[in-house]
Amino acid sequence: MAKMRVLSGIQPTSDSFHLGNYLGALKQWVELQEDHDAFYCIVDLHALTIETEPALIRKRTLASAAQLMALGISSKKSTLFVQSQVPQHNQLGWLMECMAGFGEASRMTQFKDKSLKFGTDSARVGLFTYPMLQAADILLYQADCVPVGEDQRQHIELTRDLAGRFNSRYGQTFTIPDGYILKTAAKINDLQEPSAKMSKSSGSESGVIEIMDTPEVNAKKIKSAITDAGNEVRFDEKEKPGISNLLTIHSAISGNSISSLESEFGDKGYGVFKSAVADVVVEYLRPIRQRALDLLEDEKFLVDLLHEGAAKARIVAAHTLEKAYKNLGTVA
Ligand code: ATP
Ligand code: LTN
Repeated sequence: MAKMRVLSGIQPTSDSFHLGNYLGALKQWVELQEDHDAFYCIVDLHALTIETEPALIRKRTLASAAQLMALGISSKKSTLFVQSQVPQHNQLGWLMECMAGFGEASRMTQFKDKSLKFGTDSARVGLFTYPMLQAADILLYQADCVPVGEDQRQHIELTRDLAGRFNSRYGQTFTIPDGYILKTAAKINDLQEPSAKMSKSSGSESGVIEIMDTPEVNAKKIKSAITDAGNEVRFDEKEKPGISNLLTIHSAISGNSISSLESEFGDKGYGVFKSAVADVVVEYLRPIRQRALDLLEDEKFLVDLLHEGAAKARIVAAHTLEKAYKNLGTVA
């Protein structure tokens, strides 16, 4: 039987991915490539929705590829590619913009949050049309499954709606994808601001655990994480958002259940618990960071690998786009 298809994307908006990206999404990317036909995309066109410099976008795209490989994405098991090298994304993106209503696009919370942050007047039009490009990313590959963090749930719903609408108006064209969103760890919060998600482009300086930070810096950030009143280590997102976030992080990395961590650390105090979280995270990330640094030494290898990925992606993408145009009735 043919393998199920998985597709996901990540923006090259920073020199380093963070622990939220890893636990919320990338860890699942690595697991799913074992028994799925996997397409993973560095979505550089999405990253242009905020201010970018040419040198940075290049550097961060290569850094993203190196980190994905260091985390375990294998070019033998997955097709890893850069979005701007597959022009069909923009082409299908336009068709999706023509399927979406202005009202439904206006309800996307990521647009609302980010445009508020940058000021509605200076927010780019691309930030508004971003979810339709994301829908195209997914639908081009006829993906069955899209591993993402909780913040992307609404975009996946929109993708499903647009695909369904297109299929019912123009005939069966796209697979309707399912989101693959974990129950736990789908939202890792900022260590200094535990009510906000850990984020590459808008996180606090010391609240984001970066994969490429040194072990010393990351240990210090975890040990200085904001904690809550009291001293009992207990999972309670309302009363103890800081400690709950740290419990989620420890559990996702160590594999120990939250309740076993509560029994182990419950009455030991916050300091002891934070040191234990720091140890688990730092030792886990240490070899990953080193592998990424080693891979970044050979830029040509990374560029060639991404070209190979894009060549494979273009074949699938061109096939779907052709089918979409044909069903729409354009003259071939
Ligand atoms: P930006 O700040 O530039 O918007 P980001 O840090 O939110 O970036 P993305 O590139 O938008 O990261 O997302 C990559 C993947 O990581 C997505 O699947 C997203 O849902 C997931 N993700 C991002 N932040 C978190 C988080 N704090 N917790 C869990 N998953 C997350
Ligand atoms: N919007 C996503 C990134 C993204 C994506 C995708 C995720 C762009 N295209 C396709 C899954 C599938 C984000 O901001 N995290």
